[in-house]
Amino acid sequence: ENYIGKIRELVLEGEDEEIVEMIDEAVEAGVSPKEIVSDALIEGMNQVGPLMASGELYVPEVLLCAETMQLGLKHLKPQLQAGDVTTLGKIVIGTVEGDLHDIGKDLVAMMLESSGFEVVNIGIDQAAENFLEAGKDADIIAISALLTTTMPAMRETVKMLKESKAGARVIVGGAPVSDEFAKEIGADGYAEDAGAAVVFCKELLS
Ligand code: B1M
Repeated sequence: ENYIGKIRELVLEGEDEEIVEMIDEAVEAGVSPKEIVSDALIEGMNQVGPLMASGELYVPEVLLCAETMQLGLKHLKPQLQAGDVTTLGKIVIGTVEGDLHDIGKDLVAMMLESSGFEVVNIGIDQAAENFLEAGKDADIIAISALLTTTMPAMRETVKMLKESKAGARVIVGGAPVSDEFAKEIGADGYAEDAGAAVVFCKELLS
């Protein structure tokens, strides 16, 4: 039976109630946990990003896909061996100082994690120093802002990160943020939504 295809389908459909059982069946039938993670769980989420970008999947559906994928990953973790899952890179993500919105940022974090990045989510209302401290050994620092009133803090944070000469690339996002604004404040890029963030981070590190 094609267990890999079935599990991938469950991720795409956000069927969180069936995923654990299907994974157990697959393992029992001899499919390796490593293969399930890379070819079914991560590959499933890889297909979610573009579907979100093209408007075929909406936020609540994407959240379910990510939850389903993470449930599967958590279930398989004890069975994975060191080196089974290689990370695509380390990303530190947070919401800028003065801004308490975290739903979109958490969605971006979940999508990145589900796609194979190591993600450190430092939370909301984070001062520039906190991004710098947490991002010391990161490949990418991702900053979210949902308010026009916190865009100046985003500008300051990017400026500080760039002046500090930290090695990480800096990307920004959130409803009031645009590609143009990202360029203006000296960020390395902008992602419109969680799916685009995954695609863009992969590009940046390739
Ligand atoms: Co607030 N709020 N809010 N709010 N809130 C907005 C943002 C607002 C547009 C509503 C409105 O007036 N129409 C408005 C901002 C206006 C503006 O500045 N232009 C606003 C306001 C004014 C406020 C307060 C000032 C209200 C008040 O107290 N008077 C206040 C500010 C508090 C503060 O932050 N200091 C406030 C408070 C709140 C709540 C606490 C009640 C709550 C937040 C709860 C939480 O996050 N835990 C809240 C909410 C829920 C919203 C709305 C309704 C929804 C935001 C959301 O979660 N969207 C919002 C109106 C709206 O957007 N319809 C609104 C869903 C989410 C999945 O989308 O966050 O855009 P989004 O994330 C997307 C993309 O933007 C992108 O990817 C995500 C997924 O695809 N993205 C990134 C986001 N971060 C990224 C980072 C990246 C890349 C992509 O990294 C590079």
